[in-house]
Amino acid sequence: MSLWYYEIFENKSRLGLKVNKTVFQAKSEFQTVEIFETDLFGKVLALDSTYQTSVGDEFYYHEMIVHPALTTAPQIRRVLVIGGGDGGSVREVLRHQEVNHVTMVEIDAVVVDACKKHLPEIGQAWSDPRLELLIQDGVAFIEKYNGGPFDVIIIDGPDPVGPAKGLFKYEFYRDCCEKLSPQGVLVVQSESPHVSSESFIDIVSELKKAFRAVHPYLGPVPIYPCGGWSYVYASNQLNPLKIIDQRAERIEKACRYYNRDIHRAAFALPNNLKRILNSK
Ligand code: SPD
Repeated sequence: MSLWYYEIFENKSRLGLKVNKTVFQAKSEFQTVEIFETDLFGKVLALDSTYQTSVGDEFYYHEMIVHPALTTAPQIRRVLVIGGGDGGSVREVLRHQEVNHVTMVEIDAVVVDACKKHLPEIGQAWSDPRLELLIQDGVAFIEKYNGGPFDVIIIDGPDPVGPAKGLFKYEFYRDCCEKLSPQGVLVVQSESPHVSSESFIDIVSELKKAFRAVHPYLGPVPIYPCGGWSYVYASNQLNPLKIIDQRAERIEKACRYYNRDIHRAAFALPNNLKRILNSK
């Protein structure tokens, strides 16, 4: 008999995956952490029964949460990643040779340890000397941070439920904005605009209170509810379509999804999303 794993999303949709075996299961201080092997996507990481990433489709998400910011910000020497315990986002950041230092702040050591051990295909950059990994709460980190400004901040968090809610609030975005260089950029994953449009709209409007220019963009993530996902590019000065060609050309050679055509297309919003954003 086959074993099936289901993510039920906001009690509105259900995505089932046939599971071949459980690779890891633990209850941390913060959440239930599971890694299992599936036919469709290979190994899958789930937190509190919510799919986070998989070996088979992670490149869609990690390339799109990272490269639009890193191919447009004038300086990318100092990068902060909040969340992203599987290591996929820092792997993509560290592909850029101009990056000198990445601070990654993840709340749950159990996630990091499990991913280091069981998902090495995703976290290929753990031993990069430019990476500083801190196990602590991202909201508290940014509130207290008094070091040099970051050029790019990537918020690779889970869904806005429970303790993660703070990662989607104006106060957090304001603190991030204060810790960015004037030509810096923040990118946040902003949920499914199709299944979860309320969350998407809320995230965009919280960001608008903190940043002068807020640009949502879209990309596929097959393992997430209904497969369509969104991100927001927020800055005070930058145009997300002003791609630094030399940098992007170098980086897209190593990518499976991201390239400059995809970059430009991702910022084109369909009318239904433009309308719901404009009506708020
Ligand atoms: N619905 C799940 C959204 C999770 C977004 N973050 C995933 C982390 C992958 N590095």
